[in-house]
Parts: sequence; structure tokens; C-alpha cells
Amino acid sequence: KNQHPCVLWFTGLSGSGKSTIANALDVALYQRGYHTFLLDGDNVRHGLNKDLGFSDEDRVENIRRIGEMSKLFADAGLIVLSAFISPFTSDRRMVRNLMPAGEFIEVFMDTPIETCEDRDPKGLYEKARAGQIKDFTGIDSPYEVPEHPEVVLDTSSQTVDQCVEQLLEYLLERKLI
Ligand code: GGZ
Repeated sequence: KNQHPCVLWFTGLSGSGKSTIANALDVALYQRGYHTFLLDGDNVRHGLNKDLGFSDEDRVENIRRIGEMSKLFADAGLIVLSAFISPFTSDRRMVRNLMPAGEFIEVFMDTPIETCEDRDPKGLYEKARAGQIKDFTGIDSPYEVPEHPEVVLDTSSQTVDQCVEQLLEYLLERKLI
């Protein structure tokens, strides 16, 4: 199956649906015969980046390494799906600039923080509110909203299937798949 390498960069708050949508898109692309690679906290923060925490400095280094790694997998010809909060505009721009024009697709998960906090699948918002976790994104650590994302999704008003459909349409329109 013909495909053009690219990086789909999912950014948004904890609980905004980044991993869920990236995983669902990964499955949808696989079923259509495309070759993909998914990077998320589960396979990166527990391995390569387990020396990093959640200070601003460590987040910058986290995203720098993931950006370089995403580029390597794209160089291998894959459609790369990277799902990290990536709260800083400057870091997202740095990764964008690693890639040829049109091959970095910023996917902003614009799910309201109230929804993310209601979901709170790991109870992290509750702990952050109680002061048991410091530097939690959206509570006492910033999230800089993307200014020109290629795709905007909101999992409080769109189903997983609708989000996947929107992403597939984007990839088809741009002739990446
Ligand atoms: C934000 C945190 C924190 C703090 C632990 N702030 O929802 P999750 O649990 O499964 O995903 C979050 C993940 C964020 O890691 P990233 O590598 O995506 O962050 S960044 O891009 O900012 O480097 C959350 C969990 O780690 N987590 N502590 N203080 N999220």
C-alpha cells in the first residue's frame, strides 16, 4: 500500500483522549494495510525516558528525544503517531522544524479541562488538586494552546470513530495515504 511518511503529533491535556485516538487510528491504518508506529507514555516514559520527570526542563528534554525518535521512524518510512501532552509551543515547533514541510501534523485535543478532570482515569487530577502531585499540567503547570494545529479534535463532543474518520480524511486529502 502506498504511504508517505509523516508524524501525527497528538498534543493535549492528560485525559483529553490523545492515547485513545492515536491507538484507534493506529488500528484503523493497520487494517487498511499501512505501516505505522505509535509512541506514547507507556512505551517511552517507562523506557528510554525513565530518567525524566515533569519539571519544565524534563518535559523539554522528553519532547526533544521523542521528536528525534519520531523523525527516525518517519525516515524508516512509517506513519508515526506520537501522543504526549507536549505543553510548550516552542518544543512542538522544534519537532515540526525537524520534519519536511507537510510531514508534521499537529493534532490538538481540544477537550475541555472539566471533561478531562471528570474522567480522571488514574485519579491524577484529584491528587493534583489535593497537592499530592506537583507541576500537574492544567493545574499548576501550564499548557500552551496550539495556535495553528492541522487538526482539532474534541472528545467531549466527538466519538472515537468520528475522530478517526476526521484524521483518515485529512491523511487522504493530503495524499499521505
Ligand atoms: C502531567 C503527568 C504528571 C504531571 C504524571 N503532569 O494521563 P496520563 O498520566 O496517562 O498521561 C500523563 C503523562 C504525561 O506524560 P507526557 O510525557 O505526555 O508529558 S509531557 O509531554 O508534558 O512531557 C499523566 C502522567 O504522565 N503524569 N505526572 N505532573 N502528567
